[in-house]
Amino acid sequence: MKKLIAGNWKMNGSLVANEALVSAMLSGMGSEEPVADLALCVPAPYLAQLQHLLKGAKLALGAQDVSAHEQGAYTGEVSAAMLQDFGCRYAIVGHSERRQYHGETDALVATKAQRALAAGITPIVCVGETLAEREEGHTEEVVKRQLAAVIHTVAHCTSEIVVAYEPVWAIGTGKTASPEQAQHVHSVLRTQLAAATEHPERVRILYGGSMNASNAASLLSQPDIDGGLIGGASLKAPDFLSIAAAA
Ligand code: 3PY
Repeated sequence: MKKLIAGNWKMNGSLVANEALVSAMLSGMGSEEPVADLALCVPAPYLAQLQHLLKGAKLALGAQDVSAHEQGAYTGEVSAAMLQDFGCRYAIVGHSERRQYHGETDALVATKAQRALAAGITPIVCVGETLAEREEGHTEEVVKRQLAAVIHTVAHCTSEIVVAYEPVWAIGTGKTASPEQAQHVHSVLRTQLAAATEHPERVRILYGGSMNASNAASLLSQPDIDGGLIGGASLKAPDFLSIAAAA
């Protein structure tokens, strides 16, 4: 299975900046087949622009969230069908910034994953512990609970999901889990997936949380790290491409 390197632009970008960034990425990629699957998860208002810029490119489009509702009176929400209209292949669900600042629960994240799957979009389900939870020795229990909620809801099609382990203490802090710390949690998640699905080998488990051009190779060489969800480094073409090349 190819590794997946997915950029998470978060709330960054502008029409002008996006065009420059994507064109630098595409020219840096050249015409060779990338060693990894690549994707960019961009803010919703830029999906149309990115759909146009990425036409024919070996760089898939993704969203950073999806509504748990199908359609209707949900002001400000973006449905899975809308993401599908713009050619989204992936949607991040349950990023810790959404759990933290928007009160998203495990159950809500699971419903979002289900909505994405129903529209043919692969959810990138984020799990991860806070610093306090790690220090209290609760890391495994927390990530297993977060993943269990999603597996429970999408049991019959677990093979279509991507999981991203993002320790909250490593997000936007410049701190990264060591390759050994990350590998340990990935192997716990892999074991959990193996017990709950027929094809656990088809579920990619990405590491996220300050992955950058200098630490990517050592993280990506771990046996259970199948790619990365890249924050800040996905806003710089050379950094994103060097992570992709390390995959
Ligand atoms: C980070 O790298 O900080 C992320 O949150 C990626 O999603």
